[in-house]
Amino acid sequence: CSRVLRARDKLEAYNTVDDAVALIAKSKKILVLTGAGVSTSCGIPDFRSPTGLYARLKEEHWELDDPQQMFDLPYFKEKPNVFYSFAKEIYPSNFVPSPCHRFVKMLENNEKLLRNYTQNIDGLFEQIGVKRMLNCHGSFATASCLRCRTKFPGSAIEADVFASRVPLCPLCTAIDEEKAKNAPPPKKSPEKWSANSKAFEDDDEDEMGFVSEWEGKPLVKPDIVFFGEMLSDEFDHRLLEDREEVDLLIVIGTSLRVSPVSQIVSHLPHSIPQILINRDPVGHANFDIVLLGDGDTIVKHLCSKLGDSFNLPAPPVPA
Ligand code: CNA
Repeated sequence: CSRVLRARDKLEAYNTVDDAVALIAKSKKILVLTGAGVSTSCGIPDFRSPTGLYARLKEEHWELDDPQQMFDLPYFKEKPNVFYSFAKEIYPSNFVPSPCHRFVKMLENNEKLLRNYTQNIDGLFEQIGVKRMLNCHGSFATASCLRCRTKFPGSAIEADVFASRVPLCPLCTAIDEEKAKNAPPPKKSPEKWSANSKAFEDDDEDEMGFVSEWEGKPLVKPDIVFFGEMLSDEFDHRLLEDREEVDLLIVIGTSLRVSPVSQIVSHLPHSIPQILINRDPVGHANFDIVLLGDGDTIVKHLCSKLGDSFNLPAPPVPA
């Protein structure tokens, strides 16, 4: 663990692991901000680590201009098959919550957790039973039709995810089929068919190259927030309330590169002490205490110093 001090704006200066322990012991309204780094030890890769998903997406020739395209809404609408060829890799399955997940549950058990703002979509905080939390980037628990906005339980698309199939909305599909049945047969353009057919085929191909085969189809997308989508209103509402109550911020396992969640840190009153627990430094944000290293090791160390009532709860027994 290393440490960095930011004493300005604070009545007291905190900089050691013992300071972190004392802050956790005395705080009653801890706001925790978590990211993909709390789940890497469960076997779920993060985005930006050297072994993360972005590095893999670059290597594996997914024909993406940029790995972020995998989670980009306009790209999804054009090529949903690309996302669904990959989705099973990040779909919540038989993962067991890590000590970091259990640390947040321990804070809740000790009535110290104001709220856990998680960017994760893997459902592991729910699995360990954390109640006071917000899935800032949504989750796979539900999925919605992008055309009619009907919400389905996540289980409705599970088979498609594992079969790498693009799920279409059954309600819209039924309407489309009904319309197609009643529609008059399409008229052929006399001009088109009187011309040189080969030349027209070529022209058509050029034109069609820009039209996605998925255009107009009622695509169903898991309710995870893609780049280009808004966060739920609940995010703003909760943050407005929580900033009035918070007495300590603990950030765990995130590069703080995705806005607006990354702005939580600067949005809180400057008098609130801030602790970072992360494998890599987060250069663009100032924390009072920076504990660099493996998150699981760090939280276990903090718990051992906090005493018996701060033991991590046992992990759930896998189903
Ligand atoms: P990120 O940008 O990939 O950053 C992860 C951070 O975690 C990095 O700074 C690492 O140094 C750090 N880290 C990795 N492993 C550990 C570890 N064992 N101990 C301590 N620190 C570690 O991911 P962010 O969460 O910052 O980015 C937000 C994105 C990631 C959200 O939109 C998520 O939906 C998305 N995501 C989520 C998951 C998941 O739900 N498990 C997985 C991959 C990506």
